[in-house]
Amino acid sequence: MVLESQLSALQENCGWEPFNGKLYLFSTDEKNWTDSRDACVTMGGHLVIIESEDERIFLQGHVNVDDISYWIGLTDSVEEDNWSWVDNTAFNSHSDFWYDKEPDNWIEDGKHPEGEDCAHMKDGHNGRFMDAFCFHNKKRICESKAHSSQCSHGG
Ligand SMILES: [Ca+2]
Ligand SMILES: [Ca+2]
Ligand SMILES: [Ca+2]
Repeated sequence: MVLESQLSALQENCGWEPFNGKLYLFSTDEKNWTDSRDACVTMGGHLVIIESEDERIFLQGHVNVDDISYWIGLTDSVEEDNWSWVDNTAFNSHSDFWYDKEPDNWIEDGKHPEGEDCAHMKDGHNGRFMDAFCFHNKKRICESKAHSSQCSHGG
């Protein structure tokens, strides 16, 4: 039956949303960037890696909620201003993915001289990226290939 198969597909996805052959999970809980990265891996995925304008626009549609902010899988913590994705691929295209004058590696008047090394998407910024302090707790977007293990890992 169509309905039964639709229901079972939904249950298999466990809240992961399909788009262009991948699955995406928008968390409700908040963690720092490192713990967010690890949480996505535990669930069989990774912090989202945004390779195309289509993918960015799909995510933008989920970020249009007041005060919502999601970590994405982009960091320059290894080398300042050398941004790379969690799969170690370089972020060398789509510089227009950044919002306005971001990334600005803000140091909060010297309080945090290490600067901002982790990227997030926040409402009210046209789905563009900003750098932020990695120790801040935010929601996260995980991405995964479609497979059936999403439910079995504490999702
Ligand atoms: Ca992706
Ligand atoms: Ca930085
Ligand atoms: Ca910033």
